[in-house]
Amino acid sequence: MADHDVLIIGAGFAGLYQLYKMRELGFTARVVEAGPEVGGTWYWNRYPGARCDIESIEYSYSFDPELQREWNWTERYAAQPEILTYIRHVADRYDLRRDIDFDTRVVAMEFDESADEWAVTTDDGTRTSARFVIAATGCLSVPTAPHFEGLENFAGEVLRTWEWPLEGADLAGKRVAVVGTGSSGLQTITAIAPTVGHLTVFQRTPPYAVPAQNRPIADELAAVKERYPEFREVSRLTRGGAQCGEGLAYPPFFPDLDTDAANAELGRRWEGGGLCYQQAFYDLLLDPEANDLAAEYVRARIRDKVTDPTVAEKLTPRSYPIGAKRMCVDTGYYEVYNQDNVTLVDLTEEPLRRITERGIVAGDTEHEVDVIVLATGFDAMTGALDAIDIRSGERTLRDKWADGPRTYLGLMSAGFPNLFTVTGPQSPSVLSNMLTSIEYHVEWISNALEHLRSQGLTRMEPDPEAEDDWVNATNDTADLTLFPEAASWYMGANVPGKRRVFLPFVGGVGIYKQIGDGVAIANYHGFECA
Ligand code: NA7
Repeated sequence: MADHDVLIIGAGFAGLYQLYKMRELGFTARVVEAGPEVGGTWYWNRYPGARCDIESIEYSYSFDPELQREWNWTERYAAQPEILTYIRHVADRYDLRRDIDFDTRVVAMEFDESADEWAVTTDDGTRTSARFVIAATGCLSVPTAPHFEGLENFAGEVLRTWEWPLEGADLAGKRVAVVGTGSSGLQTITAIAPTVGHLTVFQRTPPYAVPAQNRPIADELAAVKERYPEFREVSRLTRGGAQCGEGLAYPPFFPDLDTDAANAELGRRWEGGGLCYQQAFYDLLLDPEANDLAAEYVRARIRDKVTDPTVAEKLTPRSYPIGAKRMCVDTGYYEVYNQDNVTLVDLTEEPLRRITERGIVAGDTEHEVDVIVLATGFDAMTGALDAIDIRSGERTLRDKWADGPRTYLGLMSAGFPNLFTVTGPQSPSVLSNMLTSIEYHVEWISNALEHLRSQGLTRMEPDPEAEDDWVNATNDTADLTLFPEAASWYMGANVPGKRRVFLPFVGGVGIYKQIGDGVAIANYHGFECA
């Protein structure tokens, strides 16, 4: 008899809801969390300016009508402290902490064929067993932490956005370098620019950033609360798991618009703010011409905002389609480069050679700084699972996924029974509002476990053929899009040696839900249950 019915790895948004559901259904469940606190991503990524790029009205749990009625978000895009406060509130409200082991990391797990259960080892050497393991390990939870020659010799302070000091960092008046211009770098840069002495930004690839148009949302939230359950239903059927203010309406098809109408639509989206810019045209990530126009619109805005044309050009993305790498949502990012105390170093012209005691050498120039901030990104979607030695029979999951992840519905992998992943690779995951996708997966998995229990079954895994079909379908649909044209973390391209495969399911949240619901209704079609 296993120690627990279910062991959940991670106490972020996914793990907490999974624990709640398990209790509700009467399963015994334990959560193992590497950090000292709940929150996952939102616990670790506490750098200055950290903020969600999905609207708070949508980036929140929907499972409890009272919770969503009572909680009041203050801003359209919530800042990290507010999100962490919310997650802590949820943990307390449902008394979840008593089933969580904090400061504990799962390092290995092995499936016991004779008992249909997992033996799980944690970093304190403890072994525990569970019939099912649910990996709620997050999609951006393992930093890539690239090697910079000489970093260990740097005499100043090195800060990392993904593990910012709990007590904060006093950067006022200091000479600060930021390496990396994805969302983390861009938010950090914008937040610290007003107070640092000098800021030097080391940029390898410029992002496309659209304005957040962040604002207080009391009235908007009150209006949505009048019809929150229906509102959530609609979000679950959309492509991205969020509505962009337009419900289920399709964006216009690019060929149906003349140039003026297309530009007007881009302008409307730009003024609206946020990632919904990508929804300007239904085919923005399918049709290169549509994409070019949307990209050119952003390029023109960069030229408008940045006074020095040479700097503006360096900040202008040209090497990949807009949206094919995760776009950034900004609040005054480009304007930072109009400050006298800000220097932009384009690493494509002046490669980062090494770090010295005094600073960073790029090209032939040594940039002397007091603090280096690394904002260099994550081993996305597979990193956290790769970090655990997951074994079943003769195989490890790491080996099985060496040429790219192989899953059925992004939920399970053949040969690794009773192991579920929440928002795993080959599900909509990072292409969607994570909260919509997390809730769907948690509920799907919970229903599956209930189904097994009601049938007196103890084991579930994908049929290898169903898995092959799903892998092919996810790869083929991704290949129809412009996504593979960018060297992005969606493709695993930011991790040396990682196989370049498009990781999420590109078909959208609504379609994915129809497939997932259909599979469950058809008696878990494509899964072998025993
Ligand atoms: P990202 O988006 O992966 O950004 C990482 C940035 O760091 C990006 O600009 C990288 O350039 C740069 N980078 C990575 N390695 C290096 C090296 N070795 N030298 C110089 N520059 C480097 O991670 P974030 O943490 O900003 O955001 C992750 C997600 O969190 C984000 O998309 C939101 O969903 C929230 P590159 O583009 O690879 O040339």
